[in-house]
Amino acid sequence: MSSPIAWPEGGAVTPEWAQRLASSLEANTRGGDPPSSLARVFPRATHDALFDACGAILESEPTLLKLEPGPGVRVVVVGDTHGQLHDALKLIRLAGEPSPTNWFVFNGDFVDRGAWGAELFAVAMAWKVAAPRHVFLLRGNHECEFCTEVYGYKRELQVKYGKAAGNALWRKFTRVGAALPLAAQIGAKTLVLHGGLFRGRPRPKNKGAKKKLGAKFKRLAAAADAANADGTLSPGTLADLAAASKGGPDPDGEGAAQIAGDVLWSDPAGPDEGVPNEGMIPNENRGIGTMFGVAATGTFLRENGLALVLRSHEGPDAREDRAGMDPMKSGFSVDHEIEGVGKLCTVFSAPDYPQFVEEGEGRHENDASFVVLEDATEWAEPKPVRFAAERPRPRSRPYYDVTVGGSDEEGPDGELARAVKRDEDEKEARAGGEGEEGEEDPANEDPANEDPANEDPANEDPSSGASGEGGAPRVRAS
Ligand SMILES: [Mn+2]
Repeated sequence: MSSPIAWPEGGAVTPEWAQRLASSLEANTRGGDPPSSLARVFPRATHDALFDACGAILESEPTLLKLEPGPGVRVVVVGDTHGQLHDALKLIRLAGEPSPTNWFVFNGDFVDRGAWGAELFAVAMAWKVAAPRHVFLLRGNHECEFCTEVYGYKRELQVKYGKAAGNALWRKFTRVGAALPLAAQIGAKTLVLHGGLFRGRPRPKNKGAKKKLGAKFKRLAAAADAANADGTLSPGTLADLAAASKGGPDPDGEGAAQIAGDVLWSDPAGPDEGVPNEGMIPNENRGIGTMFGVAATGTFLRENGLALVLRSHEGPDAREDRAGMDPMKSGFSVDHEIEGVGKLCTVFSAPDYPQFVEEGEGRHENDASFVVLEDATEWAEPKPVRFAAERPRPRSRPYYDVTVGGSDEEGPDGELARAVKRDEDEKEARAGGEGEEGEEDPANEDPANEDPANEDPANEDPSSGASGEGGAPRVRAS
């Protein structure tokens, strides 16, 4: 049993401290203790201090990071990791730890779905604080209030720390999430962001018209939601992105959070998906963000002098019903390629994802990848490195209802969001008006808090082999 991890004297977080944190957290998941043992190993005060230190650094960073790695520096780009701690630590072992010549850009979706989002995001924050100029954390669509209430991270904190402390930690998380930059430009030619292209303001056809209309044009343009005459949208520019808000605690894609909503939720379209070739359209699959065709990617690359857009956001579940799109079994795909201009690629870093599948559904058994960008190719030619899931994965239970949404098909304004809100409101009403900072023991209401040792072995899917986790955890309605 290891001793609790203390915040370093004077807040001097070093790479050694980050390494020790990672190995202690990993060891704790393998010790057979219940999830609530995290509060002893990684005390709330240390977790709080890490959120505060990391948040202060992120708040000083702009919406669009401009990274200039020097000669000989390579950049590792990590896609979605979703609480799969053991896989993420394997990735860092394979890629080599962050250093002045081995930079990391984590492209969001650290938490939710997987059982160790608290541990995984803590390790990422520790590396950020230890090496702020060589490690960069970008925002994913899950780093917000809405997703973490639906897909498990909030409940995970409540189970591991108790309800009151868990809620307080979650509040800190939402502030850190809102401070995460939306994108990183690496060198001149590469842009890394979580979801995809974002709409800009409609641009006037000729400069004379703009001069005459002035402020009135700007108002009209805003009211038109950047729609072109044919109803499609036009991609925005790097200048639009640099000037945009990071989106606040819960980017809903409206008003000042429009660009954030698009960056975090958008998807590239395949050639057979009915997206007008030149344009972008609202993303009906997800209810937020855009879908954009290959020609829109070409326009965006040309107008911004880029050769590569590297995004994440889609794993094998999101690609199940996507005509003509790579099924993401390797963790990397080239989605749009424009001869002589450049390409848009997806990197996804959670193997054997999602960790918990609905009863009766098969596992994807996907590999994952991270991407290496090198000085010799101006960081614009992605080298994917493929890896399999770390085995064995400790047994755990999900912290969310795995029957909601096969992939993140819904954003914060959909029917799902309304249902969750209703559910929360009813719970609060039943609790006699007691707010979420209440002290009741979550063990009384939370199936995720059961000691895994008491798990009924009949629930386990023997086909999941050495994972020991059970391929199909029983879903319980609350
Ligand atoms: Mn995502």
